[in-house]
Amino acid sequence: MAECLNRRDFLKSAGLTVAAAALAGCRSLASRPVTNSPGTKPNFVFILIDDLGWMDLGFMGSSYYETPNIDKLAGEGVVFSSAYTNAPNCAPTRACLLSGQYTPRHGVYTVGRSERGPARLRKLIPIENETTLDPNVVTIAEALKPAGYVSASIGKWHLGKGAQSGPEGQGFDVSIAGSRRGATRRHFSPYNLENLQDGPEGEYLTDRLTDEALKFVQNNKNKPFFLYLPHYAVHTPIQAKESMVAKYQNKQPASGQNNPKYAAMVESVDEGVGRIMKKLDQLGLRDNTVVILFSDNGGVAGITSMEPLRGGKGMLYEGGVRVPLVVRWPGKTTAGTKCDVPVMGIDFYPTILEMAGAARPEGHMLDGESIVSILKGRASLKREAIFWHFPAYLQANYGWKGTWRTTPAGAVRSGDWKLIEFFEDGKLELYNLKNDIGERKDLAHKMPDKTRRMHELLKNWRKSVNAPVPTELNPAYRPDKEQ
Ligand SMILES: [Ca+2]
Repeated sequence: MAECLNRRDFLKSAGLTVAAAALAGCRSLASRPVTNSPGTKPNFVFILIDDLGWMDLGFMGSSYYETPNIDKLAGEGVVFSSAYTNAPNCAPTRACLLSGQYTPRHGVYTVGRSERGPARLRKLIPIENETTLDPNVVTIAEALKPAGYVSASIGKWHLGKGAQSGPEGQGFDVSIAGSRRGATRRHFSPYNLENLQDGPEGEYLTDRLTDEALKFVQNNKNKPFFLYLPHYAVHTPIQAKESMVAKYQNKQPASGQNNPKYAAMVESVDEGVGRIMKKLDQLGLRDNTVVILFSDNGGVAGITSMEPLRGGKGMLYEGGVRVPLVVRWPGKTTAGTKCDVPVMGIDFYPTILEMAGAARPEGHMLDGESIVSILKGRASLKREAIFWHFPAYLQANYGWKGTWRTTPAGAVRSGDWKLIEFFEDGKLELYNLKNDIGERKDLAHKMPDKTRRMHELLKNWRKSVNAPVPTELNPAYRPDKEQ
């Protein structure tokens, strides 16, 4: 469907060469297949990092952050350069991951209320938001159960709580540290988080969640498991272990990345990944465990930098939705493969089911497409495009200029092209990501036919999923009035 758009930056610190980068689809850059025990169901470790930006890892091109363990994982697996979250913020991305469905199916469009920011500047009444993933939705954990899997959710949940809509109500046998909360108030114990007993004073949350993950793996080493590990890091508050911060204070900032505490938070996550890989080794599970590392939205502009991408968390520009993705699937993928095919959060559900040899749940619509064929280095995907629907307001934060990170909007990517539609005034923006990954040149007026075709694609998709578009005017809208 598309190619790597920033090959030089993307590949430079992965030890991969520009010349070897594929123009389309996946290309193996090294040959080191790993064997797998035949007939054994694979385990899954799904590491979801909160608010990790596209350029926040060494192998993605950062020379400021240090992530040797994740870089190693990337070198052993498939790296996707065009991996997208389903939304530019936390809860909807998670709802889409766990349900395998686009936002209009479950109504979790944003975090909290869709009416954010100053009412007098909101032209439209946005679509009401669901903050709970309906317990009737068959989650990936529930779908894996009939295939004999034991599942754990260790970390941030953000889609409800308790026996109905917490992890324990959505198919996870083990539920730790998850609730309605979208962030921890403290990354150091006492955390005061539901479903997590505080550790000794000063214990660091990322380390603790890693400890819990290791315990789960140890306890379930003899059966197929699905470990969902959604870290509270690297989301605010920006708090890190002092012992790790000093190194970054003495380091030259690079490409807009200059926050030592944030860098240390990233490094703690990296350390956790290293500990998990070591544990899999010790237990002899490394070759039979699929490890996936993903973020739930773009990094926060003002804390980190997604350059050369435009914007950050909260926007449908690339900086808000394009994130790092590594899939390590021993015996099936070739180490050091790079893939430019656009993939999305909704794809994990059908992908994991196919990897596990598990059936798709009856009567549950899956909007994503299994990426197994491209992981195996074959073919591309069938779909023509991927879509976003975000009918909500998000106010500016962290010194972001202007009032909004986004007003209600939708977007589509098809091939190299991306169209964003802003619902307040119907404005359409068209970008060619191949030549303009930073979305600086809006081609909508220059290319009316292309713009119209992309808009048709987006409108037809909205119709197919019954996506509600806000049209009702906000009676409190007074843009000319001073606060
Ligand atoms: Ca997030």
